[in-house]
Amino acid sequence: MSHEKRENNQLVPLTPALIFRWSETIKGHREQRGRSLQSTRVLSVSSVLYKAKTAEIKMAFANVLTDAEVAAALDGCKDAGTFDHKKFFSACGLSSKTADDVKKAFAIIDQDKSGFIEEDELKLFLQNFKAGARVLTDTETSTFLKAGDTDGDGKIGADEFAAMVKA
Ligand SMILES: [Ca+2]
Repeated sequence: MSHEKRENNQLVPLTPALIFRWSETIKGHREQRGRSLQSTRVLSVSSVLYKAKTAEIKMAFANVLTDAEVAAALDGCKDAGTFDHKKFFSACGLSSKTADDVKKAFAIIDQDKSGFIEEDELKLFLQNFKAGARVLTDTETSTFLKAGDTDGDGKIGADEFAAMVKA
């Protein structure tokens, strides 16, 4: 009896119904593959969006300053120890911008959105203008901080920043 059954299983007649079921199964697999392809595509789209967003942050000043002015300002302090905030603010064009634009600049430099530009953010000041720009030296950073920190709390507030930019 069991022998017969096995034989029956081995010799399945190729009926149209069976062929239809197989083709449905194959189609199902293809659809599943298609779906996973699609989700891979969604992932790569979101990574492109992420990259665009990162680029946007790096280029944040593009809405406020011109590339040429930023390049000139960065070139003027490319060697360690040559950073002069007055020279920089003037060269990049920020000192002649509106109070609103200066506020925008402050918000970009205040990377952690604490409402203040702290010493570590000052150190990375140039990188807000160009990814990979050099870090300010400790001396440059402390001179910069002292120039802006009029109330002596060790950080630069929005008003202090505006006063320094316009000075
Ligand atoms: Ca901050």
